[in-house]
Amino acid sequence: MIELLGNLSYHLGLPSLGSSHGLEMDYMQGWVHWLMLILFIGWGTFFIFTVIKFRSNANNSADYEGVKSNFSKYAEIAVIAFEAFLLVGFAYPIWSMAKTDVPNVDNDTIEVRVIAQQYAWNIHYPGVDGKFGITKPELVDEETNPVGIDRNSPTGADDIVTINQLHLPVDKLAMIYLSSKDVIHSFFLPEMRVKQDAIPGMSVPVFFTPTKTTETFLNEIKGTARDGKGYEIACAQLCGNSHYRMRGFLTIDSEEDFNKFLIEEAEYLEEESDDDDDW
Ligand SMILES: [Cu+2]
Repeated sequence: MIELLGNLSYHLGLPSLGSSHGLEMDYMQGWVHWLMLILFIGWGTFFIFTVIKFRSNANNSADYEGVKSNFSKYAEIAVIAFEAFLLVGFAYPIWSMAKTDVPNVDNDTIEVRVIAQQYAWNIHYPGVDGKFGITKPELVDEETNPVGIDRNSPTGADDIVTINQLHLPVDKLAMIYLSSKDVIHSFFLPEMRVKQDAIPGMSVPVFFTPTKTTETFLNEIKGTARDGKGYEIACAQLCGNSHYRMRGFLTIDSEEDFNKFLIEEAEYLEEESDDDDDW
């Protein structure tokens, strides 16, 4: 039943689902839309009925005694009961699952920092040691060190930074610490059913488990308007005059490809530091 009615979501143009927690959200949207549909039909019918019944030449002026039947009362109670069910049955549990029950991080969790700025997404991986290096605002250099990592700190030398390219492995919990360098942005991954404001001065945990690789996703959307375009990171908060181009790319890799990505990025890092030595 929950599934049957919830499936309405997928007829309303919702993007393909790519995370484990998203199904309940989609079902809730389906249920909310059923309620809205019923209310729309109910109120629409009532409106048309009154327009016809009380039209000026109907000789049928308003009845000052009002309605005697209890129908409207019961209808209102039913609507309230349904709304309460949506809140208690869906909204509260989903909210705590997706936002407030922050899972414990273990060795299998992928931890990433995402630092938003006008107008890009800086992605900071902890590197092979699994620990984020120290970052300092005074070390920020937009060209060479956008998140201000102290490369001389013991945990900072191996850290990987990419711009607008977030890679995550499939079927593993991703724990993202979201922050912002300047104004409020919003980190939006439509297929992952993830949306969270990035707030300067705060590190907000955002967590989800991707269930569909980019490869599978691209196969799925073949022939649709979205053909050839993988997962994207959108900024969902008007953050300045170039907000529209604050677009990042999310790639959900197989575990093997993800490790390859990390190795490749680590190699770039080595090349860069070799270049430094030449100087
Ligand atoms: Cu933005």
